[in-house]
Amino acid sequence: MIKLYACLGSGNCFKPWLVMHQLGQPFELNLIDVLKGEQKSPGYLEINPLGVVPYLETETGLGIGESNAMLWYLAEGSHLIPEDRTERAEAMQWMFFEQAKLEPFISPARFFTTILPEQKQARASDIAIWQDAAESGLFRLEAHLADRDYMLFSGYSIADIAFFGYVHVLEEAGLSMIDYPAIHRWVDAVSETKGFRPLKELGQSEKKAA
Ligand SMILES: N[C@@H](CCC(=O)N[C@@H](CS)C(=O)NCC(=O)O)C(=O)O
Repeated sequence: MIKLYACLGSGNCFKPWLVMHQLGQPFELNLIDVLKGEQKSPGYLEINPLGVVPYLETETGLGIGESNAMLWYLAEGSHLIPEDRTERAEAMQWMFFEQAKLEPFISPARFFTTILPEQKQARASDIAIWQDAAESGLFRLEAHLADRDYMLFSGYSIADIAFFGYVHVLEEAGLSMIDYPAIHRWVDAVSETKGFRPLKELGQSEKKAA
């Protein structure tokens, strides 16, 4: 059985969790509490020496780090990976962009604004820098989505899931969705795709099933 190590509320952890739900892939979820530092515990470091989540263990025991690499592994052979060579390269291009230009800024701004709001004041100048940097990436994404429904012309794919992880919670990073009408429309479209489950359900349905 595939095992996903993840923490609650994380856009990066949400990505492999969502793709497995959308593809009907059974998996075991192991929750790691990063606020308690469980990702640096000796037991977890034996599983993933990098000490971060998400982390995926495949049926063969292969361990995969990096949420976007997990999407490529999990969606192999499905409709979520385009068949066309150019579109596969385009998907990869955008997924690198997501990790370089958006995730490193939306994620910490959101962390110190919404997840640990007691540190918001102390980190105010960092948050402003992260928000500015995120706005540049969002501006580019907005222009890209202005004339299409999804990241790729052929339809919904892992490139959408990669961006959705953090972009759909940009307001929790103190940014405004009103500034990005094409992104807003795309967020709604992704939320209506088959088998979609919201981030707030990560860990909830698994708890009920246990
Ligand atoms: N680029 C990585 C980011 C992994 C990452 O930084 N994960 C965060 C949670 S979203 C984490 O584990 N933070 C705790 C730490 O760095 O100790 C991915 O996409 O999987």
